[in-house]
Amino acid sequence: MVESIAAALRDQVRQAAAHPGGLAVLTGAGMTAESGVPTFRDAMTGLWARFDPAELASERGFRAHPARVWQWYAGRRDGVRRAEPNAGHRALADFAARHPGVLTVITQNVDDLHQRAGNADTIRLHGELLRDRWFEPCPRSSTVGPPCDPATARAGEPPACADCGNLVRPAVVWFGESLPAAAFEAAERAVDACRLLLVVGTSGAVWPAAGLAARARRAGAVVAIVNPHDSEIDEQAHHLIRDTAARALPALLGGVPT
Ligand code: BV8
Repeated sequence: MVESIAAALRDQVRQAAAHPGGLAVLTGAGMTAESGVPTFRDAMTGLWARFDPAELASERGFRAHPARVWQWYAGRRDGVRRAEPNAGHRALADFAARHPGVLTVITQNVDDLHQRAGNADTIRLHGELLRDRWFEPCPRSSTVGPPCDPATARAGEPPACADCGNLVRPAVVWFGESLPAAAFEAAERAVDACRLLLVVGTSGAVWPAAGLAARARRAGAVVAIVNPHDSEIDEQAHHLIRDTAARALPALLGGVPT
């Protein structure tokens, strides 16, 4: 990271740290690359290379090939469970502990590495890879009471309800599905309120999450992008940090006086 940019940004971090909600961080799959979890598009390698991620991560794809989609997610779940938070995740958690009420972490990622590092209140825009839900609404919930628990489903790829055959799916937001309204509204409030937005490890290709950088800039925040490569939202950045999450975040967030 160019030292002059780092110094300017560290000063921005120090100023942001003086205000509640002063710092917001939007993360993407690049955040987990140094934990050994392939980025979203890198995940389409090997036997998955011939599939389109937007196809696999969609209701249409699941309806057409439930076993294939379930196996893709099962492999990703195994990878996340084997992974550990990296120095970037830990830098965010350490900052939050040292500066209560200043940092909001907003993630597009569906893993649990921010939470395992210590940012339990991370805003999750695209759901949770490690949690299951029903593919169709449970018919019981509209008649006799609470819905069945997906954990009781009959084993299979995917598991299915022994009573009505409803399939189990991962509790993630698929392409073509709306983001959880409460989560996206919380993310919009966070970027409206922040003094500095760090955008870390995202190609900026997926909407509406990608629009949060422009929203922050319109609201008057300084926007900095941390990514070793170009992204589709680079023009929204005041600063481009061509570095990785696990290197840049400790350098930017460490040692900020409380
Ligand atoms: C919706 C869960 C309303 C599933 C995911 C406006 C314009 C165009 C299209 C649209 C639009 N609005 C809506 C759309 C359609 C669509 C969309 O955005 N399509 C794109 C592909 C064009 N959006 C939606 O469908 C969204 N829903 O808008 O609802 C609606 C309703 C009906 C009909 C229409 C609209 C829902 C989107 C959510 C999809 N679900 N995840 C799953 O994971 O299986 S998104 C998925 O992509 C992941 O969550 C991932 O996080 C996310 C974004 O990708 P990135 O995180 O950026 O990852 P990527 O691999 O692309 O990039 C990694 C980056 O890291 C790279 O830049 C790399 O250089 C960098 N990097 C690598 N190593 C490092 C690093 N950086 C730092 N350090 C490193 N070490």
